[in-house]
Amino acid sequence: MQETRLTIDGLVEKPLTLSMTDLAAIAHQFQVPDVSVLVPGRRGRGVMLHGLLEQAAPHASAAYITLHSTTDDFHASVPLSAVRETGVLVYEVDGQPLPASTGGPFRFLLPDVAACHTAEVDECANVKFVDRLELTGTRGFDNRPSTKREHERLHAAQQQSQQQQ
Ligand SMILES: Nc1nc2c(c(=O)[nH]1)N[C@H]1C(S)=C(S)[C@@H](COP(=O)(O)O)O[C@H]1N2
Ligand SMILES: [Mo]
Repeated sequence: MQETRLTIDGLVEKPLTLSMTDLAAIAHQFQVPDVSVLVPGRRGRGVMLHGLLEQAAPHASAAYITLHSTTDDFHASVPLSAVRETGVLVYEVDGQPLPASTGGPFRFLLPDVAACHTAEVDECANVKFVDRLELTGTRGFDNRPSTKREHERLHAAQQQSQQQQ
C-alpha cells in the first residue's frame, strides 16, 4: 500500500506534502506525545496545527482552513484563527500508524469543541482520514451535515460501516 501523505496548500508560501515520518520529525516543541492531555478521551501522538503550518508559511491573507478527506469525501472549513493554536493532527498511536478505526492515518482534533452543528467550529470538524489542509481567504468547501436529521443519518451510516469492519 502506498504511504498516505498530508498536503498543505492554498495561501501558503511553501506548499508541502508530508509523510508520517516527516510529521514525526517536526520540532519537539510542536509534538504532543499524548493527545489525551489536550483532548480528553482521545489517544495517540500528534503535532500542533501551528507547528505544521509554520513549515508551509501561510500568507497573512489566509483566514480559513479547510480539512479535506478524500477517503470518504468529507470536508470542513473553519476560521483559521479559531483552530490555529489549539488544533492537533494525530498521526500515531502506540508507536504505530493511527488506524482507520480512529480516523487514521491522520486525524484532526480540537479540544473543547461545541456539540455537532451548534457552531461554525464544532465536533464535526474533527476530520478523520485528513489528507489535505487548504488555506483560503474566504470559507472553503464544507459538507458537514447541517441539520440534525442529516447528522443522524451520517452517524448511523458510520456505525454500520464500523460494524462491518
Ligand atoms: N472523514 C470524516 N471525518 C469525520 C466525519 C466523517 O463522516 N468523515 N464525521 C464527523 C462528525 S459529524 C463527527 S461528530 C466526528 C465524530 O468522531 P468520533 O466518532 O471519533 O467522535 O467526526 C467527524 N469527522
Ligand atoms: Mo458531528
